[in-house]
Amino acid sequence: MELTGAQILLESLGREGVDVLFGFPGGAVIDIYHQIPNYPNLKHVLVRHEQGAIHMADGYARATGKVGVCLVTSGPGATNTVTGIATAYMDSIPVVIITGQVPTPLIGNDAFQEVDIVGITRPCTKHNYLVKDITKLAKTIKEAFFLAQSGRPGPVLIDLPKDLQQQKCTYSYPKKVSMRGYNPHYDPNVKQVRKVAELLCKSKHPVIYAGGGVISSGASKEVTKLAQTYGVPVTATLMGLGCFPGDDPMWLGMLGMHGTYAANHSISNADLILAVGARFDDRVTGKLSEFATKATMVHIDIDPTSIQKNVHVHVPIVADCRLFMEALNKEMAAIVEEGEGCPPKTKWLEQTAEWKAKHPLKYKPAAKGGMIKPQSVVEALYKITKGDCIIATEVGQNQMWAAQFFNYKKPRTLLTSGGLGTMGYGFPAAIGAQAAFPEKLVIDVAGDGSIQMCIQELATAVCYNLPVKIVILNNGYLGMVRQWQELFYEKNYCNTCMDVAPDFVKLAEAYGAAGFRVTQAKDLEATLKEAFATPKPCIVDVVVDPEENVYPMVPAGKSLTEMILV
Ligand SMILES: Cc1ncc(C[n+]2csc(CCOP(=O)(O)OP(=O)(O)O)c2C)c(N)n1
Repeated sequence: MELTGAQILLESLGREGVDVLFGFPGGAVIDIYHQIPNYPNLKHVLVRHEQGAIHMADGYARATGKVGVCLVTSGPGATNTVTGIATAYMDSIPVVIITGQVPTPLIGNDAFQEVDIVGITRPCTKHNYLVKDITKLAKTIKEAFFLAQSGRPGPVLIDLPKDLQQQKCTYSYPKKVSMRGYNPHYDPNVKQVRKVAELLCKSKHPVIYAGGGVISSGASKEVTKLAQTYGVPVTATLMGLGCFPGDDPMWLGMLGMHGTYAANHSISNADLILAVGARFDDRVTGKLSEFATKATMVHIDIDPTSIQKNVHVHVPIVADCRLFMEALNKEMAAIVEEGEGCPPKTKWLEQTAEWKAKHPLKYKPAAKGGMIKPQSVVEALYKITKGDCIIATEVGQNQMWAAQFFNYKKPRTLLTSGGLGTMGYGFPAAIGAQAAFPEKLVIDVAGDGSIQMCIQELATAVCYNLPVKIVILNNGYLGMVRQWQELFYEKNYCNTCMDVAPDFVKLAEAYGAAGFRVTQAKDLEATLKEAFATPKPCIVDVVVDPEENVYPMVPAGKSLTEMILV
């Protein structure tokens, strides 16, 4: 069958099971757009800004576990996706980005809307391609999807010149991929499994430190089983939230800069840490030289380059987290069967429970008639939804409160930019998730600063009837930066006051969405319920206490136990 490059692309997306494409047209992809109506199984979501397209593809990928795909034109269309590509790269999210490129004879000539997107994105993609030969296009697409979702997942970019979209060649889609030099190692080594099982049995103060890799590898069930069967407390990174039920007695809460007292003290006193699919980010470790100094460190990760990068690891394990945890559970059962057993860590569990009880997450409640506390908004969201929804967040205090005061019980229910901390991520990511799950309640917890970064996607949400609910914790500040200025920069609130902002209710209405405002605590729950019952996209503008801070907090450069509590 002879097809044009544009047809080959769309046909191949179908073979990869892609059902939705987030994109924005332009001259360098017009041939692809010309063909889109011929592929009715492929739904195209027209965004308002290319940054929206990449974040939507990313949100779709995080919520579903499938590859998210976006399509943009050359030059500015391509560069507008870079922030989103870096966001996906930092959080190991499988996305495929298709960019149009100027015709091959013009490449390198400063042609209209030419940009070296392959060069620009080299440091923030898992791999990228400039396709120069039409006969290689199908194979390139196959490879791109394979790379995006195998091993440590990540973004892969395909730059497709306009003339190749028009050229024809015989189409056949490869069944398999083999790439020399790329062979992710999945299978656990039996001896290492045995060793970790023995270490766990011998340890007195073990902790599981779970990262986003637990979610992306699908290891949540196995991690949960291990923790519940042998009584091992679990803490998680921001990226790991949802991999372990937030209402389980073994749950310690998130660790790190805004982690719980119990999590940070447990890590600091652990004699064994099972780090699963986590990367020892500086927001997690605090002062590196004082991080978990008493522990034997076991690190399980699919990516060998993330092991020994930040901390010294005693037992480095390169394997798929799910397969390893599955093998570990089996080995533990065998040890118990052999009669050696795994003595319960009773004293340790008493200790961690005491830490939890002594310093739970808390905040100073609002004075009577006082302003709404932002934390109480997140608590209300949990109370109303009972956790049955997808939460996306923007970045800043809103993100940390959404992490702290909502109990995530299932993987893929929190979509947040962990590694890059991208303001403007949450709303388009929520749209991506809503496109995948039209029936689910999808809520973007936002700041009044962040929401203004991709607010134009309200038009997209309205256009496709994707009823995302944006809950703005409106403190009138770039709150997280203001908090740092308050605590560490003599309250010099330089350029963090956002007192000139749109009327978010009118703005929502202007886009054809619904708008609500809450200023009194007594109206909060009823308004949220009303918004959630509205079949349209909504903004709920909640006017909150402007100078509320996120606590606990480990100041930069301090150890995890040097926390500022409320
Ligand atoms: C694109 C981008 N620019 C700047 C920052 C730096 N930054 C981190 S948090 C923050 C404040 C966010 O303010 P807002 O969205 O109002 O949320 P709040 O902290 O008040 O909840 C800023 C400016 C960032 N993370 N991302």
